[in-house]
Amino acid sequence: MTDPTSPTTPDVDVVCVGAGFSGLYAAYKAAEQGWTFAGFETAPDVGGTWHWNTYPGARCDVESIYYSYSFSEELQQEWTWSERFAPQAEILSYINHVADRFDLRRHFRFNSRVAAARWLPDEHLWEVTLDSGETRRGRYLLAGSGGLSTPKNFDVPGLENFTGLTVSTSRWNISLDDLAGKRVAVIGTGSSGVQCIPLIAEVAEHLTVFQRTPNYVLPARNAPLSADVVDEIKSNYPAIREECWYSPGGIPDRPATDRALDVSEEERRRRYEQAYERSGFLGVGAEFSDLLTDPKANETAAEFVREKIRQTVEDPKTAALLEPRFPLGAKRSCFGTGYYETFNRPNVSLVSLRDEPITTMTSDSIIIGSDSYAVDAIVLAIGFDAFTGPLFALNVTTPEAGTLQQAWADGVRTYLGIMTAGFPNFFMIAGPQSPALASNVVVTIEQAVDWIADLIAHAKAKGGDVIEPTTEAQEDWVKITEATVNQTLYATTDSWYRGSNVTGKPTTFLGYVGGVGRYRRMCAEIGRRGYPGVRIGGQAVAPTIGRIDREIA
Ligand code: NA7
Repeated sequence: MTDPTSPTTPDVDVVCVGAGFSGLYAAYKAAEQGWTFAGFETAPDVGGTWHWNTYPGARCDVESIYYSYSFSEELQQEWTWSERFAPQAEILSYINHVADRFDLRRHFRFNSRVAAARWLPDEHLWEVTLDSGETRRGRYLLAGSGGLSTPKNFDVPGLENFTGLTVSTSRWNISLDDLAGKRVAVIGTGSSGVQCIPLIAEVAEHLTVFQRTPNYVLPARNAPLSADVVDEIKSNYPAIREECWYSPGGIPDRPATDRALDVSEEERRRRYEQAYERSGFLGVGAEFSDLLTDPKANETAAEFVREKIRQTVEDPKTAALLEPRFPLGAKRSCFGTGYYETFNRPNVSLVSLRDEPITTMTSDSIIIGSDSYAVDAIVLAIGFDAFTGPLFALNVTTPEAGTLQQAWADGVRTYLGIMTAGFPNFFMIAGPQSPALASNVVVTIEQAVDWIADLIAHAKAKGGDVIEPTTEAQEDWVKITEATVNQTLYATTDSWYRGSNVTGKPTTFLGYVGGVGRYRRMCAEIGRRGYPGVRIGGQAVAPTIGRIDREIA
């Protein structure tokens, strides 16, 4: 594709950051299109988040048959998932299998971090600088760096004083046996904490869980997939995938149509019980259409889960501390196995940080006010600097817009969560303001990569090698994402969804919550109309996307 005689010839067509689900599919797609591709990955191998998050109990909260690629029928037929929610090691084996099966590893350089990327406006190229100092130039820069890949800073006071074992769930580098017989503290009770706490409790002499905000933990109901179920899935994959693509959350979740407050209390309870048995993303929080929009409706579901907590946890004081007080689903619910039951063990205690945070630490203790908790090991399960963390780490710069940090100083601004004005030829796979955050991210990854490839092919056919959204179209998308989230209870609750878990981060909602199906139809329509709102070789097609959004509603 490249012209070797031109002074603006790139080393490769596509430079991509990351060899997780995004980067691997981007490499596959580029090869399919006949584009040269250079991928760079900090880790020594493929896997992305599944390479790093190896803590005990790590699993995806989306069922494995959906949290997998759909682009190859052969792949889906030859791979067999063992469980409803396969463990991290199995997900990583799957990613390795995909890399081998499609010979994708050759497109990547491992142990290579992209330290900076700068747009060269005269050459129409991106130049990336690796941590080794080496540079590579590509026409297009793809960020497949993931949404939950930059661990949050260790903002726990006094951690530097602690001389015992410290480990983070997102960079797990010990074995569970290393915690055996020890007094262990786990700080953080999001999905990572919820998954590892029951397993650490089984080996620790004593486990103290330090909880700032209790979350809703619904039973995962994980189980092996029987041969019959696997056969049925394999004979129905095309239909299953189609259902996922046009669903709200990227799983076969047909939206509920009736409202919680329109049925009797008895009927509600019956439905919640059924959903609680089913669990997963199709569980209690998805049972009625108004649970994420009407606080009163939500309270019926939230209280149902709180009641389950009170029924499970024997000590009433501990149960009360575990009861969440924000609307169910307003931040991502956790799916656990034996989580609440763990607090009935004699070797487990719960310390709430709700009223008083950790004051400091000494060499062997966590201090809260006048209380001291002696521990041998601290497990940090404190989460991620979601979406913007990994993107800012790339130090992406253009002469026109400066850094991405500067462009987004007051909050994220994107076109479809894929591009951002002032950064030509820069594409984010499942980026902020895409549906990635509140859905099955693999669906969004495949759709984004396909859409980006179609756009690049379209631009090439038109003879334009610079692609950039207009500010006007970008503002349309920001307004659409804001209007969509403001109709829901997501806007009411602090979490990584809104950037509020990281001190100093502007609070903007980091996703589009109108559903992956609607988003997909919108993106397809934009493509059909010649990419309105995108400047290709300096020319933009009107109208911008606000009108399309209204038309497809
Ligand atoms: P989360 O969901 O962000 O959870 C992090 C937890 O750590 C949460 O309970 C936080 O409390 C707590 N936290 C964070 N910082 C501190 C400090 N300084 N002191 C005490 N407690 C703290 O991250 P996860 O890794 O569990 O899960 C992330 C996503 O991965 C998850 O949603 C799934 O999509 C997969 P807070 O709620 O901020 O009060």
